[in-house]
Amino acid sequence: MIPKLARGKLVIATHNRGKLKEIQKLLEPWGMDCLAAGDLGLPEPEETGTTFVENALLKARAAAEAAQLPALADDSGLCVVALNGAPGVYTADWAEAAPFEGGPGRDWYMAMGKVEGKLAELGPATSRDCWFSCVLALAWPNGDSAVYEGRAMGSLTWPPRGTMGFGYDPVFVPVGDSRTFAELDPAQKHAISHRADAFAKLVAEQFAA
Ligand code: ITT
Repeated sequence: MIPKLARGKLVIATHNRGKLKEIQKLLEPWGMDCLAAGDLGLPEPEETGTTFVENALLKARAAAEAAQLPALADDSGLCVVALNGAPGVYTADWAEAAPFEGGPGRDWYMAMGKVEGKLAELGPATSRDCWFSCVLALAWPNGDSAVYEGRAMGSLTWPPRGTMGFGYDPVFVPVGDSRTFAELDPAQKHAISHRADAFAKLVAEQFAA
């Protein structure tokens, strides 16, 4: 039996503000009472998995256990065909900047430049094809879980363009468009993103009548 979400409290097990905003927006029509992990003071578990599914489950289970509530986690990343799928599950790690006073930070411009630099090393004929992956994991305090996987296909552009979205959005041009995700307004990104694709699968299974 597939475990099902009851209407009520759901912990959004992410500490990434960009993701949190998108997930809250996607869940809005479904009447869930969303609580952010950061607002509940939940710790950020170490992402020791080697796949999006492992890391999404690890984050959802940690939050469900700590809060004793159902939890939803998102593990996602950018996969570049010519880099054999890198940075993939290590997408966030590629943005880890040198520690500064007050703790380590993330530098997305540097991370996008790192991907671009690796493609440049491979030469101008190198494919710029890539995709964003998103795995959404639901976990319940009793140990039940469910996962949903989504993708958005695209290509990388340089230099970065646009100010909306987050993370690698300024270099990602989705198939069928000439604008980057960061040049699309949120509703347009939500119609085609990897997160929306995963969400459609979650909604079909969790909220279908
Ligand atoms: P949590 O683990 O707390 O959810 P995180 O940022 O560490 O936050 P991930 O480990 O899943 O999340 O890292 C995925 C990275 O991939 C994320 O930090 C983004 O930069 C990037 N990413 C994922 N979805 C994206 C999107 O829709 N647009 C741009 N970048 C995205």
